[in-house]
Amino acid sequence: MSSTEKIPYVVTGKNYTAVAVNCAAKSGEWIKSKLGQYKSLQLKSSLHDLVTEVDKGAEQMIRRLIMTHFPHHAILGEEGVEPGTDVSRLALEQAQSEEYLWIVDPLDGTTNFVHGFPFYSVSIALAHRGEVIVGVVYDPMRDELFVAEKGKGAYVHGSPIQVADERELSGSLIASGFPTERERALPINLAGMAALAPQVRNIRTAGSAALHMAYIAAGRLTGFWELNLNAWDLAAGSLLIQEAGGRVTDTYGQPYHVGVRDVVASNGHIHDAFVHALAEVDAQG
Ligand code: 2AM
Ligand code: CA
Repeated sequence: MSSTEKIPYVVTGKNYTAVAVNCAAKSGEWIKSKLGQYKSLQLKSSLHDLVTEVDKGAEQMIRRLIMTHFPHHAILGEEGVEPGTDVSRLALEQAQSEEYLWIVDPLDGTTNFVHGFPFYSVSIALAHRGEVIVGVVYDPMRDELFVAEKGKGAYVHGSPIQVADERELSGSLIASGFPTERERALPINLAGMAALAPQVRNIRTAGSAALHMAYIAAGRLTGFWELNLNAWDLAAGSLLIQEAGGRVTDTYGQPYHVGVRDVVASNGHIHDAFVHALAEVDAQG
């Protein structure tokens, strides 16, 4: 090659993942240092939908880091979107056509963070033409970093993870979350709880959708469902679960895509029975 020819700069998936990991680790550490010390608590769409300056600061930190490495990429972050289902839907629709779109929840589990309940996470995904290709979920409290790359598996600190082996609902540990939207979504979710509780080993509602998803990938939970979530709650976790051998769909059993808001995720084995149990009581949203 002559010296006048330009050597092409090849950005590999590994670079994307390294940036996602770096962003999640750095912002997660900072969030942890602020536990119990946030100054401003604001309500978003309702009394149950919270945001602090820590959510906003963490998103700013992540945005700056991503823009440093990939200034031409688009970013959809929870704190960059006005609260409310319709606005979130629209923001995603507009962003989805981007070639590279980072989907970021700087603090998933803000209610826990505010109350000092140590279960929250940073969730960062990269979608290429709408398909999630990198997913990272970081739990700063346990210093657990869950990483997945499309086609390359799912890992926590370098060790491969896989979904749990339960074959029946009766032996399954299931997670869910009580929706912040109380008029429509909450009663539907409660119907699902009432139907599933007697059928499964137990139900957990620990307050971070992204971490619930990561726990399915790691085999610690068998399944999870929740209504009216946003792309940033689910995108990274969906890849973790798929790469760990599990399955993610909407509540009707249709395959996951970044627009899914009503989600069912599982180890795969119990998936059809799980969807069926929700359908039986009309709890699909
Ligand atoms: P957050 O902490 O980032 O807001 C708990 O059931 C889950 O619901 C959390 O992942 C939480 O994410 C999410 N959540 C909270 N408020 C929400 C809202 N208004 N719409 C959708 N998801 C929400
Ligand atoms: Ca959040």
